[in-house]
Amino acid sequence: MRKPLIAANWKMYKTPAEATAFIGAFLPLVANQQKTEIVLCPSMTSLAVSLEATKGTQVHIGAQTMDWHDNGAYTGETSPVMLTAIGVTHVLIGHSERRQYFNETDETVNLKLKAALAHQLTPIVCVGELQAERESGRTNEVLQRQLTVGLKDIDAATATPLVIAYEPVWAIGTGLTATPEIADEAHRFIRAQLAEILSPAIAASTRILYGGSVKPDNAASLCCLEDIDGALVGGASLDPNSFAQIIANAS
Ligand code: G2H
Repeated sequence: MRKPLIAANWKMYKTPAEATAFIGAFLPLVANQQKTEIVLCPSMTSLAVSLEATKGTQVHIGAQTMDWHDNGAYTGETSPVMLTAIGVTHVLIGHSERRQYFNETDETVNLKLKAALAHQLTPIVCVGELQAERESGRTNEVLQRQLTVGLKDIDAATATPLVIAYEPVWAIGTGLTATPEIADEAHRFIRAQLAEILSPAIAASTRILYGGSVKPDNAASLCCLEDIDGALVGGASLDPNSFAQIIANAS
């Protein structure tokens, strides 16, 4: 059984005060929600207050990125050691905005994934094709490359916390959403790749989330499909009522 996971990616929004206010409003809305694993991914400056505000609840806190070194002269970076030291449990890896604006590659995704697993952080590895890649029929080829390189040399014995997020880049923040059929096809392909790269057992137990303009009114149709195990939500996760409604509709 795969427990559904719904994660909020707040991107570069919310000050610590705004994060605290969100959590104050959000927690009562999901107080009875036990079926779904809920993760909030604030910016680095709001991690500490978010951990404090969610202490003792079922809501987990994740980082939006991290470096793969434990420490060192890497100005501006945050390490897995630092994240786990304050209680962060999840981390997004290779989000398309990181790939597009910060030169992240399948190779750095692989380094970050290994570091996350070594430090018992639950990695949410993002993959997905560009619009031009879909239009030229290369979607599966792109997903296969991102997974083969991104998951290279991962020890299957340590890979069980792995979560994949399929985020077609053309659907991110655009208001365009993959149809359930498009998403379902990609998720089945990703699961088949995981079976080849890791093992059939790990493929069967790995959660694969959908991301890209998920909203309260499309959450149910996307999240009820057999190979879709939850969602990674950007814009619609910034409002507590909207994010709670997505969780309710997807459950
Ligand atoms: C994709 C998604 C969250 P949005 O980036 O990861 O954002 O829901 O705004 O498309």
